[in-house]
Amino acid sequence: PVQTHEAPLNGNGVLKPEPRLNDPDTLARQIVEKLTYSIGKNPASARKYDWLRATTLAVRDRIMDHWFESADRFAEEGGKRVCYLSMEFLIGRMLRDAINNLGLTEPVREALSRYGVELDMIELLEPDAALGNGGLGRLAACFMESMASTGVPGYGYGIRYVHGFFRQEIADGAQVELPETWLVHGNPWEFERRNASYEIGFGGKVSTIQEPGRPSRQVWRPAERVLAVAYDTPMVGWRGRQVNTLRLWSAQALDPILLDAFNSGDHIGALVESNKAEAITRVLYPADSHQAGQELRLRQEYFFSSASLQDIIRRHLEENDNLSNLADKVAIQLNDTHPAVSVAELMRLLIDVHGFEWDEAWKITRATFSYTNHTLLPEALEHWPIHLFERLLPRQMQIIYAINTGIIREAAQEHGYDDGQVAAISLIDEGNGRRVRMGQLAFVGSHAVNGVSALHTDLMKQTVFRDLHALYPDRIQNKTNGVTPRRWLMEANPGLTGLITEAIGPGFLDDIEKIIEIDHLADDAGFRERFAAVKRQNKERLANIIGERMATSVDPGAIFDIQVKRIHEYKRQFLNIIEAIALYDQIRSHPERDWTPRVKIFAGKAAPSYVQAKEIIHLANDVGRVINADPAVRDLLKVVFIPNYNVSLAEIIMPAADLSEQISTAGLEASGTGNMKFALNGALTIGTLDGANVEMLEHVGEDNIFIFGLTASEVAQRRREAHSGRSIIDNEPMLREALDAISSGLFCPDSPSRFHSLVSNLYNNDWWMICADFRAYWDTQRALDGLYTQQDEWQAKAVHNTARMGWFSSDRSIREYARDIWKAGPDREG
Ligand code: 4GP
Repeated sequence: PVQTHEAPLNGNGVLKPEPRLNDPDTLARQIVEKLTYSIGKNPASARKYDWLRATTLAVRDRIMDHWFESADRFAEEGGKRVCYLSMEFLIGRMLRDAINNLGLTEPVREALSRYGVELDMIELLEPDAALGNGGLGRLAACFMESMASTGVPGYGYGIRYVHGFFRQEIADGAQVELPETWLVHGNPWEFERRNASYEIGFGGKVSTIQEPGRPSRQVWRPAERVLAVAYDTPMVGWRGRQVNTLRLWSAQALDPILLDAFNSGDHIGALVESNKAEAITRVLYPADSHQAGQELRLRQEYFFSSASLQDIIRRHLEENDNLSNLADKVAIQLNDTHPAVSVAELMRLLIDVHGFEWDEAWKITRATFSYTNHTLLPEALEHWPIHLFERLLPRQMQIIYAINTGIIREAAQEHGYDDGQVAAISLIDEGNGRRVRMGQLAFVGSHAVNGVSALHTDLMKQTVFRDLHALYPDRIQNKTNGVTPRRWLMEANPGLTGLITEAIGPGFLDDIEKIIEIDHLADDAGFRERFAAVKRQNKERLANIIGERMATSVDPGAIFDIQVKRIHEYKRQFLNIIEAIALYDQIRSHPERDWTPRVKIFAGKAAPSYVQAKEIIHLANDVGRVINADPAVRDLLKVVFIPNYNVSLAEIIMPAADLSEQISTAGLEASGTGNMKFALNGALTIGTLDGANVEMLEHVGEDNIFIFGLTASEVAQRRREAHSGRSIIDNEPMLREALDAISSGLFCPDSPSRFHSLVSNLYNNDWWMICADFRAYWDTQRALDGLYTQQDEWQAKAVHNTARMGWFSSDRSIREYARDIWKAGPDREG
């Protein structure tokens, strides 16, 4: 007979499997079982990669028990779920994170050692899940981990790209992009769920159906349909207390092959449909804070939005009679505007499929959605040409027009908005060949809109969303970003974690804000010394990698001055390189001075179509080649660019920094999260008053962070005055000489004019305030040189940084979202 709900237990009465034990003996036995029966390899001949897979499968079994428990608990409690819709999840490797959070690191290490296999070695073979570009994608990954760690029933929804973020190589100093292939060996972390698949339509026509005695309704008949198939990956929370689900969609054709075409001899044409469908989830767009205006991108956005909403609705209807209480049971967070089309799609599903009236559908929609903005850069705010939108999503376009009409009426009639103000809030941009503004759509379709640092949130109110903010003054709120301390402290820096545990006990592992308890140890010489010794070891590890990968030797005794992030003009890697050139010049002119040795380290990728960003990479490499080979600077200055920055490399870099470069033009970096990872690991920050640096200053105190340069309002002021760099350059010999050196072709004798346009931009308008901030930056760097020679003082500041960064945990961010926006999770009221 079929077993019912009450009958499942195992006492050897089958149905439920024996729970897995976590001791090294059992683990060792089960790893070999996986190796033999799941991988089909003999332990004697198994390669390292086979051991990785076997270990992953054995660990995965242990996750399953927690996963089912979490799912059962959510179903039983019937609480509100949080669905985090994001086009990007930059997760990185998963094994170390999973075993750390399950408390299995030592048992697994021990189990493997019985076969002579080193855990640390096989972990390195796991490919990075690089389903994101940078900031907002990595934030989504930290948030998934923190939701599981803080007990929020969170579901991530995104895209299962076959090719993640491109692999970067440097050839003759220039970036080369190569395809990334994380799935070639299969992915042991994911489960295909064919039962959760949905049809997604594109194109076609909308017709009005008028039945006698009933209001007319719209019916969309798409011309094209593809299938979205779910793949689930477990997201393990700290101490395995909760395991959440990341559900990624893969596109497939409804018919894998057009058999008629094939049989009539058109063997290629027979596959056209399936290629077209699969193309939707083939590649991640390598665009960060930057518009990737392609039809395929809009298809991707709609594809994963619609699949996620259909899934959310299906689940809701399994547990509820109808959708009118959707917003009580589900909160949907839109991570940037990429899933903003969801606003129109949910309206369509509610009205066209589930028979709701407009007003009620709109109420449900607004109550369900909230939206996070991650950048104020105008070129990054998505807007789609109307003709494209209309062709691809005709029904959603109608709905957007209707939403717009309502908003404009409200603005004009109730608030007396004039034509200019109406144009500013309209969902349709009439100025640029008519476009749909996705930021406006996300804003009006949400009950809460947030920025990612206090400054960014204020600027949102004053700039991009000024008029919408005036119309809906309670909607914008701040949620300062955070990073997960499990990955970014415990796993990345076991040495420091061990030292802190020795000093204050393990309480900070469960509540990272307790890390403040080491603050007074900044005055303890013995502690400072051990703190410095950990840093030194981490620097040696990085120095080895630089030696191996780039055949450049760097001295771990030098200041490791590090800038790693996407390459962007506003992030001002260029300023950092110019300072390196000026320093090079000074060292050569004044060899007798007491220079503090410094290694400037860069890493990061440029969007393939972003010409200036690629030139900056080229310049960093060219400058490094010349400086590193010049015997005149001895070991006083090195410049290295490490290729292919990714999460795994970041895990090695963050703990190895003395100095963290957060030097964006003020007002442009929404928050930053690298700044937090560095400081948590004891780096001092040199930075502008931008993004979350402002709040870091408040937390670590002004003696422990090095702020320089123009403020956001000063930048805005200079831009209004049409500031140019020329007069500054004329009055600043060090800057002029550095720029002259670049222009002379000193660093690129093979192609002396290579960087002319980069330099002439500084003379002409200095849009990013590189000239304007150069002197302040230089002076601050020299002050840091001096400080580094006072190791006691430096290390005390480093300890204060680590101690005072607890607030920047993504656990804190998630608790704030849960409390203020989602009204979900363990601390919800009622
Ligand atoms: C990034 C922002 O540039 C960064 O300041 C912020 O920390 C991060 O989002 C997370 O909020 N933006 C993007 C993007 O990644 O594509 O706009």
